[in-house]
Parts: sequence; structure tokens; C-alpha cells
Amino acid sequence: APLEEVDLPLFFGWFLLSSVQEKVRCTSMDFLKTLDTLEAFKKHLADFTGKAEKEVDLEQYFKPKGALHCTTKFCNYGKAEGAKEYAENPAVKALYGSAFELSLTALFVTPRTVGARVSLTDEQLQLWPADAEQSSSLPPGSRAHITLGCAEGVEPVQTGLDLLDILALQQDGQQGEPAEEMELGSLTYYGEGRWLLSLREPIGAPACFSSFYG
Ligand code: ACK
Repeated sequence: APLEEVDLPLFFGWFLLSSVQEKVRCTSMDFLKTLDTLEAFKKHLADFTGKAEKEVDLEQYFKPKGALHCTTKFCNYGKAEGAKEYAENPAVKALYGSAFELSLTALFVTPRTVGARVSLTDEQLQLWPADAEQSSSLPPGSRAHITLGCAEGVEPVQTGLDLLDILALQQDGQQGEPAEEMELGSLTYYGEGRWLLSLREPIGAPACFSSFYG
């Protein structure tokens, strides 16, 4: 049936091809494995455990959340505000099913989520809903991310909110505390368990613009 005649999906987004999903998962696992061992991280361990002396295995701490994707519009089968308007947007219709290359420019970790920041091109921004950044004054596309894992009991919607939170600090002029030069890039600490790794080389990730019904 044509898109108009079926229920709206749970969400629209870019779905990473399976070969690159593997690569991104490996990169994030390597990052977590290394982050765990850094003195700078251990110094702020209480952010994660609530107790300074306890240890944390970040690879176990975060649980994977299914196929890697970058949500554009959460529709909740039509119940979310603006869902129908989004599905009817000519750019969404025209580009549905097309291939894109996403650029992953940073990895971030909080006590709740681990994710990758996605830096959207102008073409990709045509598919970005106007309300995604909510009441923040951050530019459109700021929330674009891939959820790599969530702590026990945390829903994936939190990943984008954690990213917005870090970007809002940056926008307020808080530069964070430079923590470590890693092979992958520069690691910065923003307090309260918030870590951002700016990738030296962005990761290019081929992805298909489509939707998920669940
Ligand atoms: O990791 P995500 O971007 O966060 O991908 C999943 C996807 O939709 C299916 O749950 C995202 N999601 C869930 N609720 C919302 C929401 N209210 N606003 C934006 N994205 C959401 C979730």
C-alpha cells in the first residue's frame, strides 16, 4: 500500500548498513574499554557508581538498543505531534528509501547513555523536523545522534537529550575540562559524568532513509 494508506511508523530515520553497524559498534566498544582505564575517568567514577571506590565496566554498564539508526522524526504511529505533517513533507516522500552517508563526528558518554553525534549536511537537514531541538536555542540538527547503548532502565530517547545537554553547555561558553588525547580524538569532561570525544577523523556511515514500524 502507498505510504498514505498505512499507519504512520514508530519513527523515520537513517538506518546504517549492517557492515558499518559492525564497525561503529567496535569503535564504541574500544572507546568504552579505553575510557574505563583512564585516570581522568577514574577520578570522576562516582558520577557513575555513586561511590568513589567502586569500579565500573562500561561495556557491561551500557546495553545495546537494536539496529543502529539516526532518528529524524519520532511519530509514535501518528500519535506524536507533527507526525502526519512530517510524513507528508515532499522532501520526506521524495527521499524515502534513498541512500545517504552520515558523518559521525563525536562519541559521548553520560551515566545514562552512550551515543555518536551525527553532523548533518544541508541535504540531510531537509529531512530534519523543525521541532527536534525543542525549546533549546541550538541550531537544527543538533540533536542528531545514534544511540549506542543505554544504562539499565534508561530509554533510548534519553541519548538525544544528553547530547543536547552537552551542546547547550558548549553554547553557554563552557569549554569543559580537556581530559586526554586519545588515538580516536580529544576527550573532554563536562561534569556530572558527561564525556565527549571529538573524533579526529569523522566516521562515514552509509545509511538508508526509511522508517521503522516495530
Ligand atoms: O535512540 P533513538 O533516537 O531514541 O531511537 C529511538 C526511537 O525513537 C524508537 O524508540 C526515539 N524516540 C523515542 N521517543 C522519542 C521522542 N519522544 N522524541 C524523539 N525521539 C524519540 C528513540
